[in-house]
Amino acid sequence: MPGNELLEIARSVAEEAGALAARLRREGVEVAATKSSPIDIVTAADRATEELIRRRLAELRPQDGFLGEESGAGSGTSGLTWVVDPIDGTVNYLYDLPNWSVSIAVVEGDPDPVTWTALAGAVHAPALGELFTASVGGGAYVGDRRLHVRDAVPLDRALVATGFHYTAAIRTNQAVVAQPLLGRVRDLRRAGGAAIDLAYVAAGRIDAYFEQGLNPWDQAAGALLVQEAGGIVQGIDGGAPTHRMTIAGQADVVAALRATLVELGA
Ligand code: 2AM
Ligand code: CA
Repeated sequence: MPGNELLEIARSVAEEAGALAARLRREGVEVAATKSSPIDIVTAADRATEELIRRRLAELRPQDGFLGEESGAGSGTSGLTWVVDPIDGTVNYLYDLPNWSVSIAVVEGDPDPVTWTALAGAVHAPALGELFTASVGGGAYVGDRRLHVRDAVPLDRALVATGFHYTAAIRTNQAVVAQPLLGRVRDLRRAGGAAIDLAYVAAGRIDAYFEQGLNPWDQAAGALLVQEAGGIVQGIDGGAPTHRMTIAGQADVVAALRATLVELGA
């Protein structure tokens, strides 16, 4: 079945890429360059891992397009695009904190979260020893265990994860929203990797997650995990998630969180 073939490719390439990134991590990591700000970093391992993923996908799916954080876009002829973050949570990777992952998804349509349909995805977190997978209509899993988002809770009982932008001025505004939000939720968590935060929503380990400024590769696989675990992923206006805002969780919790974020000016 084509859906399963795509899932198997996402899983096996994420497994191989995660093993490479984990080996490079053990050999030692330095910052290779900075991007949007001095704390937005890339390491040689980000680049080497994306090269491996791009090469494998070109071998296995030569007709498909590619969109990766480090090497950009390449068009295909099949209408499918592989959306890849070789290392999501790069700052954790640099510091040898375990919350980093390889995120690989295949989407149909333009590689834009507003319009695409994600078909399959994998989030591999080697330092956590976990591989999350999902395919459209086929459910979300960690290993062979089926995932479900948590049941609805009032917002003041919800454990909510978020992340902060690499740009100082934007982070300062995020703090202005986080301050009153802390009084309206059970607590906030900030683990430093969007793909794992989304996988944890799918796994029912947190009630909800929101973040501003995500790129397509940060959320492609993770959003499919949430959807296939029975949750929803929205933008600030209740439509599809955009660069401006991504909110994920059980539907009622997302509705309450979204209304609160709007009220607080997020
Ligand atoms: P990265 O590790 O691949 O850079 C941090 O909160 C999470 O958001 C990480 O998953 C990080 O991805 C992602 N992210 C994407 N764009 C970001 C940005 N402009 N600023 C901060 N984090 C960003
Ligand atoms: Ca990355």
